[in-house]
Amino acid sequence: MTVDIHQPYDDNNIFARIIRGEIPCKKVFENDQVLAFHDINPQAPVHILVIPKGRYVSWDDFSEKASDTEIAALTQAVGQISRDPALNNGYRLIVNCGHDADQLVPHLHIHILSGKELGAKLI
Ligand code: D5M
Repeated sequence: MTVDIHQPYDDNNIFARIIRGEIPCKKVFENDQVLAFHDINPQAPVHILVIPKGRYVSWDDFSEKASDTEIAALTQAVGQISRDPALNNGYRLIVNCGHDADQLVPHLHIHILSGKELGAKLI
């Protein structure tokens, strides 16, 4: 089911459970504010999801309610992860927000895609 950008935060969504350590993930980065892990259904040789640890349904929710510290932490984490030499040839960032963007998991996540020529198509 797709996400309604106005829905309340669901503490049992899959990424909330990953943050709490109830479900495993292939972690690539973690600090106090941010967690990043490999997508379970990769659309490119490198497909990483970067999420804030705070309770934000979507980009809409995050951009309205997150603190400057949280926004900076998420931005800096994406920057740090994407400076890995494996992404030297470039990468694509995608944020699906709400129903029309086919957002499926109701916890904000930034997709980092890389490792091949991605062409003009979006995932
Ligand atoms: O993308 C949601 C993404 O979340 C999709 O690419 C699969 C990924 N996903 C779903 N469950 C997991 C687990 N358990 N680990 C890693 N990745 C997962 P969206 O932008 O919401 O369409």
